[in-house]
Amino acid sequence: MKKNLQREETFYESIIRKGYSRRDFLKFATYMAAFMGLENTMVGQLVKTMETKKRIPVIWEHFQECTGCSESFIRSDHPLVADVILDTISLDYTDTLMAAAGHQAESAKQASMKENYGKYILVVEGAIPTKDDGVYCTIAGRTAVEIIKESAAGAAAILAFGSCSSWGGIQAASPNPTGAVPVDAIIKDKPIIKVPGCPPISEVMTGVVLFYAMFGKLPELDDEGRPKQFYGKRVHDSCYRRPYFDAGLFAETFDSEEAKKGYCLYKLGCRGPVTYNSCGTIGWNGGVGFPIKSGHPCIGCSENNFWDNGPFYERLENIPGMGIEATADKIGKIVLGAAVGGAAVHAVATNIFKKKEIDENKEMGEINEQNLNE
Ligand code: FSX
Ligand code: SF4
Ligand code: F3S
Repeated sequence: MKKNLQREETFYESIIRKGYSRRDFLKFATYMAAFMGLENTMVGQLVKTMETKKRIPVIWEHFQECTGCSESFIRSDHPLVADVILDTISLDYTDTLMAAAGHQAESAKQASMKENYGKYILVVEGAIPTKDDGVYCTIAGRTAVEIIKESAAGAAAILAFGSCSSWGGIQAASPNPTGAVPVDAIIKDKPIIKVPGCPPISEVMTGVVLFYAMFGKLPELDDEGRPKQFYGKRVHDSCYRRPYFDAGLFAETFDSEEAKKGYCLYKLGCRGPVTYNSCGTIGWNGGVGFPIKSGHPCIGCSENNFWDNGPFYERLENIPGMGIEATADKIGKIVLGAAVGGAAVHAVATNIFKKKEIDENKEMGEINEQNLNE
């Protein structure tokens, strides 16, 4: 009963009930608008929608996965991000995070799916094994194939969180012993938004849920079914090491002086040039870092089939798209000229200054250029 009353609340009422101030709410709306790829002029509309729109039920299924997606999600730096999903958006079923377990949890899910038939968002984490009648993933005695078909039937839209539900992930890597497939191999008649990454970035997951909850429609998707506002750019395009790439300065080994200096990781197998994700702009842990910032090359975790796209740690043979955006300066002009989120503009503008500094140092003979084709 209490739960139903809460579901009648608007997003705003729910946020205030949790003890946040209107100022917190407005700050959150501005923060999320930037990440949702909305222009500044849309913040007012987002605020109004959050003040008037009722909560939206979410059923969250877990199949073959490591639960890293949920882990990433609940570790968002912004307290309201977790609250928006865990409370404001009514998370009616997620066997990982809900208090109930066993039959109690399953019957709560059935009740919610019935009550909200045609209206709920279905979030799917993990791949679905199809080999040997799907026996390799069963929950409460039923296979993942049966469960996904049932929960997708009443869903308004499906969000595939993580590379496993988007592409199959590590379970589907060769030789794919369980016949693991992504959600869209099984469900063909529902809108599906892919939010890949192993795991995806918390703010990206929240941004996608909020976009759908607020505007009742899918965000603009790329050819692979990923929201363009978060997957429209290569990691390479906003990587803070990009000026070193452009200057031909590379780390050759992990324990080299060049690696310590933060040179580009391209020769250590970085897949940033062929990987579309928001790591260089939104980043992880409140924007503090991402793999490359920790000294590890990007392994392309948001791309289809990335486990089999290896071997990792070997230099990419060619880089599609190079020549179009050959230098940080050129990208700067493209990005600054377009209406993009502040974080991306900031990353590129910083790179332009850094590139200038590197060029000056090179002129003074303080650093030596290495050839990209060495
Ligand atoms: Fe997959 Fe998510 Fe990688 Fe793990 O649940 S995308 S294995 S981080 O966690 O599905
Ligand atoms: Fe960054 Fe990798 Fe591109 Fe180098 S190759 S600039 S480390 S994304
Ligand atoms: Fe994944 Fe590459 Fe980002 S490995 S987390 S897409 S830097």
